[in-house]
Amino acid sequence: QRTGKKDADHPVIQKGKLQLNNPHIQSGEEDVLYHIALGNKSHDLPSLFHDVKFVCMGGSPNRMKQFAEYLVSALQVNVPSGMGLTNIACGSDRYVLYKVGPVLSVSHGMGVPSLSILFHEIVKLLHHAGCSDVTFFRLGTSGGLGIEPGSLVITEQALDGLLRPYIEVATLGKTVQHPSRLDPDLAQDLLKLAQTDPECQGHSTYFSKTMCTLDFYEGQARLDGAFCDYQAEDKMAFLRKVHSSGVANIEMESLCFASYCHRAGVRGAVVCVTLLDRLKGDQITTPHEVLEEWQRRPQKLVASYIKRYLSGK
Ligand code: R2B
Ligand code: URA
Repeated sequence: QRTGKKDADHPVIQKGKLQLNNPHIQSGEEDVLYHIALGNKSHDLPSLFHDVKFVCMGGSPNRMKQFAEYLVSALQVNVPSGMGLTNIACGSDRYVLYKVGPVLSVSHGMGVPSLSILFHEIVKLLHHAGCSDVTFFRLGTSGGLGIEPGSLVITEQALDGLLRPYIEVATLGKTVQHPSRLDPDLAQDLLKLAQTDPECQGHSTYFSKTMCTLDFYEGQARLDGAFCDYQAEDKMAFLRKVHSSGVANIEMESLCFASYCHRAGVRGAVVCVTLLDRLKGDQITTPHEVLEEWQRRPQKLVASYIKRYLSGK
């Protein structure tokens, strides 16, 4: 059942139990979620996951473990004593997956292909588990454009490296375009929270477009890769053009995340911290401890949102 506004920018959000938009997956048949080492026959997915309401994704396994630990105290969830948090996907070394109450904290690796695989398997997991009304977040890092490093950017729209608002996937020998649409209401709620929540003060938060590239070096107009066939002026002209199109940050997964949230009919938001200002340089030279603190900023905002949602505020 799909309901909701149908204008060009609003995603259509599924109500009730998450249905798959794939007639080939039949509920009685075995479905192996290979990269997270789970399956609908090998595991009792409904009893393990039926209560999940939030999926939080981020690139690094360590950061998503830290986020899970942070959620234990932020949401005051009881973890059986002596057990600690368990990586539920430990049967595979591709991704990590933690469950803290109604929240999944899961790593997606770097780049669109890695996030794409994980996203398919998480949506199937939620479907097999009988979950309903699940909201997805990507908590990431990025390069900023013309904003103070350490700022947060909530993505208004994800664009590709040619500034197009859709992802192109080569499917059966043809290019298929999937539009990237994030939930504008969810983004506005996050923005309001960032401006008012005491946990989220001390840095700026922007609501802007995000450019998603297929590469960290040439894809993001860097001069410091192993190869480079353009000049510093070409780089700056391109970055200024991107900036003047309303883009505040550059990263490598938002486009796939946004278009797959839309295809799955789930609410989604992307919150990234910026690690440097790309109009001023290419290399990330900020000390490790400072970067660690900055990377906790998206986590604090999303944890605050979840906490408020669960307390009914
Ligand atoms: C941000 O950081 C990673 C590259 O360093 C990539 O996963 C991204 O989107
Ligand atoms: N991640 C990116 O993709 N780009 C940056 O510049 C920093 C983090």
